[in-house]
Amino acid sequence: MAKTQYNADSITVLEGLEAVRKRPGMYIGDVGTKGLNHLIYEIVDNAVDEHLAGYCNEIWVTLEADGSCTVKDSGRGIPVGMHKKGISAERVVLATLHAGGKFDNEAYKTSGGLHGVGSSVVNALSERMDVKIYQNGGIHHDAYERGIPTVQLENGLLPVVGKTKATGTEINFLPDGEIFEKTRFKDKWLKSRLHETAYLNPALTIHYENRRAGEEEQVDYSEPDGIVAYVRELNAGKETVHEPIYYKGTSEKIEVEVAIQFVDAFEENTLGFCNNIFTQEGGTHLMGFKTRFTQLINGYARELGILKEKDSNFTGADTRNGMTAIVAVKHPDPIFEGQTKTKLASADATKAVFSVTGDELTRYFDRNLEVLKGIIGCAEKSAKIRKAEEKAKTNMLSKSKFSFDSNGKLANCESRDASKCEIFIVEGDSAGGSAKTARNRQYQAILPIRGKILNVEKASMDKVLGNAEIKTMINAFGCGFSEGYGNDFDIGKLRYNKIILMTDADVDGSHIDTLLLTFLYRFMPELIYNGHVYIAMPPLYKVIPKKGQEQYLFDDRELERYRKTHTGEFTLQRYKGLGEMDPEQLWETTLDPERRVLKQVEIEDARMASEITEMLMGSDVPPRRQFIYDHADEAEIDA
Ligand code: TSJ
Repeated sequence: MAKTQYNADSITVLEGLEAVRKRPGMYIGDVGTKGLNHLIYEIVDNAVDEHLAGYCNEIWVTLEADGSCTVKDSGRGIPVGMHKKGISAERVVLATLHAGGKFDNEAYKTSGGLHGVGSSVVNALSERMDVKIYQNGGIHHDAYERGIPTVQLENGLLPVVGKTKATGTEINFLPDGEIFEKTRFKDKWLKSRLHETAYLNPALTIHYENRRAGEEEQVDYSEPDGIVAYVRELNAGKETVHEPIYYKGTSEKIEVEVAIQFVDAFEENTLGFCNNIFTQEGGTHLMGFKTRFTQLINGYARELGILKEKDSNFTGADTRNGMTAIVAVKHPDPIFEGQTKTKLASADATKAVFSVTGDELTRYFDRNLEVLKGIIGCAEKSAKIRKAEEKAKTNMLSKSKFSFDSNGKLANCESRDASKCEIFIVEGDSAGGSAKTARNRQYQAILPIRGKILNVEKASMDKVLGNAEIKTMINAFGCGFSEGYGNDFDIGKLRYNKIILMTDADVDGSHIDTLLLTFLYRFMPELIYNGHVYIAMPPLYKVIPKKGQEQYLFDDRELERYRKTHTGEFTLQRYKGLGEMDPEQLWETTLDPERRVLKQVEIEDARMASEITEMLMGSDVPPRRQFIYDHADEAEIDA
């Protein structure tokens, strides 16, 4: 490593980097695959900011064969000139923790919560980072190891290592294996994110390339039709009611852009964005949009005589029955809140979207009466079904209060302290029986389920609510459920902090997991978003060495590791199913919080949801396994 001169400034720099390396989670969320991918998004966002500033129309993102990532843009290049006290400006950008300021884009800050933490954070968490800036005819070079510069400045400036006519910035970085649990970027998430960025920035082309051995591929993301094309993609293969509606406008210094297209289905898919950030938890922009949209549809429906005087208004959900919409705002200084800081909280966004939607949609509907009638038709259908479902639901709930677990299957726990209670949904009566014996009855409840529960995606609401297993689950969880036509869900009433699916690692078990997850996803998604749903990972093997400790092994990788690290003879026992374990073994391996392994089910993004649900419903088992794998965070010992 080259010697660096340390002065007062560089010591502050080092302290900043230390803070990042000590508490990486505070800066990038987590040190798993999610946080790892976040590093790329962070760097790409800088290039997108340059695009938003009007200087760059192309970005290249490459997953290199050596595990590093390269991001390059065709912008002006990070300023390389002299900053204060003889440091190149590039060093200020990449090696100092900065909470916004001179080098952030003036127009729109992507900062808020975990977003826009800064390129210096990526630098601090990278084993190495290499920087090339194409500017003023020269290639200016810099390099770092774990955030510390390794290139000697020449009179305070970066060395020029070549000539060029181009301008732009090129960053190559390798995440630090000392920080991250996993250092393999998830290409699937990256591609999805880059595609989304292309939809949100219609004049931008993103060139993606994967050079990793065996995965080589190249994709260009360019979406000149922007969010209209995004809506079309979300609705691909569905029966649409009309061509997409598009409008934009500015109010309260906030730019508002909306695309809407209804499909002939009972679902709503409204995605919000603020400054290119997907607002998973929604927020004020969606509030303004929904409120105004409902008002407009009710107003028009009365004007057209579709709603008579005696009729009640459509509910908000009615007016969005079949809606696919994207609401994208650009806010000069957004505030984000919520568990994952993905809920837009700025009050002025409600006003802005409300006002632009009122003006622009009125103009549009006045000129496109047929589209308007089609949309009101969707609301009428919804209202009709809603009323029928409300009846069915009232009947179901009043009956089920009597029949609460009438077949006596739920073995409840004694504690009523929800924060400590767990419920295991166990496949099969025999495993269920063992689990009832094995559990700690103080705080562990067991609900055995038999056979395959109903496929909730395909079944109608009546049938779903009539299904015995589903009724028992809804009653046991205690928090109600939400569905397109009403919302009785109240997470505050949830009786168990952990809902643990416990099925065999075979095809039938997979299928049951699928159906259970679909059920939860559709009727109680908050349980997944809030991290209450887990999948038990019973061990696959038990090794019994001649000398030494018996040990459970959870997968083939662990077995391989065991073989490598242990000498001497051992007996290997393979478990085919939960039913093969006696209560004691079941406790040791799958129930005991000190020893078991759980995977937390986590929906990476709502935007992938429809894709997942569709895929889940396919009869193939392999992609479903992949789903669980992709959406369950790394297995962790849940102690
Ligand atoms: F910071 C970084 F390393 F993450 C990074 C920054 C990574 C990549 C791929 C690109 C960039 C970047 C930064 N591209 N373009 C810029 N632009 C500026 O930093 C810049 C250039 C000129 C001026 C100016 O006022 O003249 C201002 C800025 C912010």
